[in-house]
Amino acid sequence: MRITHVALRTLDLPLVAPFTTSFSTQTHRRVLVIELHADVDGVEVVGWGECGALSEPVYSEEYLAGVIDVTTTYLLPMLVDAQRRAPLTAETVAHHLGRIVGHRMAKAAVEMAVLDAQLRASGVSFASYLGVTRDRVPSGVSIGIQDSIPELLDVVQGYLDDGYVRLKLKIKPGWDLEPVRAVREAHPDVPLQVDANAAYTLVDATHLAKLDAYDLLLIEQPLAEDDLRQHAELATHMRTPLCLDESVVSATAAADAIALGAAQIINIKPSRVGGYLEARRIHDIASAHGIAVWCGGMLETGIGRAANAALAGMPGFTLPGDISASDRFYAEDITEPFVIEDGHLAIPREPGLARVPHAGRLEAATVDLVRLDA
Ligand code: NPG
Repeated sequence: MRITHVALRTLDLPLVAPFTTSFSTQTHRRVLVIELHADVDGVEVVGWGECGALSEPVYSEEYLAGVIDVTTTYLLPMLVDAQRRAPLTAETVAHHLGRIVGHRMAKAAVEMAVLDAQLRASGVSFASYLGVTRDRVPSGVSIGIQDSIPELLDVVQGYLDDGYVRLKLKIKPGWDLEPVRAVREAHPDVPLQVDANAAYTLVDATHLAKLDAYDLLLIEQPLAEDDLRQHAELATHMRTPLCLDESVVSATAAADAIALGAAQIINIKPSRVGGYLEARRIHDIASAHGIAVWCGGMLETGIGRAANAALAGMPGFTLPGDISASDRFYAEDITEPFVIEDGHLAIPREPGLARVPHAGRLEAATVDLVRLDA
């Protein structure tokens, strides 16, 4: 394929309720969507990409304005240069962008748009491309930090009524043992896990080990992104399985974490690791080591949610992911919404990896637009 022009759209989408983690409270999702126009054998195809970066560098070092800058200044010009020598394929994007250090979320969004265009042009769904045979994936929900335990229990009940099959509670120092105990007492059998988003240090090991009493599926990323050795040490102090999110930024990081004993489970977020192709490599490495994986989320619109649902259909994804229905976050998604049915989301089978946004809703949500010609 040959890229002809690209629109980088910043969307502003109100969330149905504020989402509080140890690092921020989000009331809106500002998200970059890439609309990539390409020529494939004389036919114009549009590919869609969505970027996981938040507007501030609080989850990882990437942030929206930085993503737009690196994408327009470096990533897209590098692909345009590469396609002068040979037609572009999704599988070569990471190679062409390899000279740029880091910026994985930006690279992931670009690769996603190219892969979407490529799959659409060949009439292949992302699920078929990955060899996925399942037709649906179990749906878990991530529950933000609430103002009080009664409010938390109300929110939990609402999600259980919706049919979610697994709960993830966000925790931080001062909001950990009490909320977990309250939810476990109210729902003795519900599959339950916690996510600290790097809010603790190894000094908290004895405190965190008290979570062992609540029969959790896992504790996710208790310590800082760079603390691989400390995570391995913490794992020896707790029975609750240790899962990494922020620390696993690549297949190499996944291999290191497994070798060190720092991860018994891995949360795979395609945006965090530089794209869906690297996400598949991490799945393969983890499976070869008997390490379970599950698919994380970055409050995706229907564009990214579609791709995540297909990825999560791969056989190593043996735990329910943060793949909720669209209405978990958005009163109106920019695509046809994903709905939860019997605790599951259907894996899309249409060509492409993204679900195509509705033109009117996309336009209405766009607050900034940068156009680039190849
Ligand atoms: O379902 O998309 C979703 C959200 C899942 O909790 C979720 N994401 O750290 O995993 C995380 C977390 C997150 C929240 C990430 C807010 C970034 C911002």
